[in-house]
Amino acid sequence: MDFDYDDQNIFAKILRGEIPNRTVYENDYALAFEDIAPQAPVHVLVIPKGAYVSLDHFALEASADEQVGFMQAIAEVCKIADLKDGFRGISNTRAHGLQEVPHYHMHILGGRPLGPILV
Ligand code: DGP
Repeated sequence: MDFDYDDQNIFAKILRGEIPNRTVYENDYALAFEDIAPQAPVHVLVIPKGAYVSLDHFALEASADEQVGFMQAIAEVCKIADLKDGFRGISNTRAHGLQEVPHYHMHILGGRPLGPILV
């Protein structure tokens, strides 16, 4: 499968500093920031700094350092946001997953009991 990355997507602009964000955590490989339209008391987006369009693109082509750095960023967000009672990680992917922004991102949702996932 071809993964064509559009470097004009909104998260690419956030990574380049062209659009402001409310950063929660950052390391060499990932940036975590508050979602602009939060669906829960905690709603953070974790994105890789590399140009990956989706979870499967990232899993197939990102280096081990990038993948570890990304997972470490998620773990740090969970600590910073005090998600010890639990949370949900969601990665909407392409058309069937209703992905709006074509730069891989993991939604981290928590801060209250969440409802069932609706399909
Ligand atoms: P989705 O691609 O459907 O998984 O969701 C994209 C999410 O990105 C959605 O929850 C809203 C959020 N979002 C869109 N534009 C911006 C933005 O400019 N800043 C921030 N912080 N979040 C954004």
